[in-house]
Amino acid sequence: MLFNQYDPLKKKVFRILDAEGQIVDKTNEPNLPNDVLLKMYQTMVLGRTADLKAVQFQRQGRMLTYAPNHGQEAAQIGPMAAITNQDWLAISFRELNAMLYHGVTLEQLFLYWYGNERGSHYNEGVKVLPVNVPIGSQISHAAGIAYVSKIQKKDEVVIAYIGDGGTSHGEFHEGLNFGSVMNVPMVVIIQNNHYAISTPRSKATKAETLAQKAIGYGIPGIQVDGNDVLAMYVATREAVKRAKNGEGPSLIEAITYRMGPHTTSDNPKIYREDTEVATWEAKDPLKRFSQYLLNKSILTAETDQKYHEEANELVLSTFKNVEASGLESLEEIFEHTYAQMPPHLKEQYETLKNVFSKEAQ
Ligand SMILES: Cc1ncc(C[n+]2csc(CCOP(=O)(O)OP(=O)(O)O)c2C)c(N)n1
Repeated sequence: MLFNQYDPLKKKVFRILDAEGQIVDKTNEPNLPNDVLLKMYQTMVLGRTADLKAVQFQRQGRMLTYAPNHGQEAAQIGPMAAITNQDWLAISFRELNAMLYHGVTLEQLFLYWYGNERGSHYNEGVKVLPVNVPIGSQISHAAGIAYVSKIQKKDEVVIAYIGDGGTSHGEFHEGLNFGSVMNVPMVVIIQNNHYAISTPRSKATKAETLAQKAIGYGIPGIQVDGNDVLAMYVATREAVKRAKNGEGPSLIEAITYRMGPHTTSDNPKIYREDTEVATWEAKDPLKRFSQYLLNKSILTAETDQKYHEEANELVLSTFKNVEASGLESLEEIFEHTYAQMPPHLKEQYETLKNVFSKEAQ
C-alpha cells in the first residue's frame, strides 16, 4: 500500500513525474485512458487561463476580488480525476480547477467572484459545496456528509480541501477526529502552498510535515508532490479506495506553491523573495504534465495550442456574459441570508437604498 511506503515523519515525498515531465516512479505510473489524461490537461489549461484573466479583470476594475490558483492546478485536477460524479467535493476558496473538473461551470465561478450569489447555485447533480471562507469549517461539513453517506450505505466519498494555515484551525482537528473515530469515507487534501496570506508555513506550525498530523487521528498520511498531477491522482485513488472499503479517512499533504497573491488585495512582494517564486516557476505543474503527454505522443503541439486558444475564447466570452447579466440588485444582496430580514439588516438596506436613489437623481 502506497501510504505505508511513505512515512509522513520522514519527509519522503511521493512523486511520479519530475520537473521535466520524466517518469521517476514507473511502478506507480497510472494507466489512465488517453481521453481522461487529455481532459485533465485541458481542464488545467482552462483553469490557468481563467485564473490569469480573473486577476486581469480585477485589476481593470471589472471583477470584485479573486483568490488565485496559479501553480496549484495539479493538486486539484489529480484528485478530481480519481473520483466520480457520485462523490462530494468540499472546498475552501482556492479550488477553481477542482470545481471546474467536478462540474461547476466557468460562468458560475466568475459570477461568484463577481459578487453574485447565483454563482453558488450549481447545476442539478453537481456534488460540490459552495465556497467556504471561514477557515477550516469545510472539514466539519465534509465529515458530516461522509457520516451520513456511511449511515445510508451510499457508495460515496467526500474530498475536502484545506490550506496549510487551515491545519492550525480548530475545525481541522474536530472534523478529522470525528471522521476518524466514526470511520467515515473522507479524504482531506492539504494544499501546502507555503503561505497563509503572509504567514509562512514555518511560522504556522512546528510540525515537521503537515501529513504527520494524520498520526494524531490514527489515519494514514502522505506527502505528495502537489505539482505532479499523476502522483496526486494515484495517492487520492488509493485514499478513495480505502474510504470506500470502509477503512476511514486519509490525509494527503500536497506540496505546492501559490504563484500569485493570496487574493487580489494582497502584495506578496512584501513577504517573499522573487528568487523563491522563480524556483517554483521551474516546477510548473502544467509544463510538467504537457511534457509528459507530448513525450508519450498523447498530446501534440497543435492540440496544445488549440486548447489554449479555446480556453482563451471561452474565458473572454463567459466573462462578457457575466458582465452583461451578473450585477446583483440591492434587494438580492439583502434578501436571501435569512428567511425574514432581521431589523439590523433592514436598517442597512434602507440606508443603502436611500444612498442609491440619491445617486440616481
Ligand atoms: C476563521 C477565519 N479566520 C481568519 C480568516 C481570514 N483568512 C482568510 S484566508 C486566510 C489564510 C488561509 O491560509 P491557508 O489555510 O494556508 O490557505 P490559502 O489561503 O493559502 O489557500 C485567513 C487567515 C478566515 N477567512 N476565517
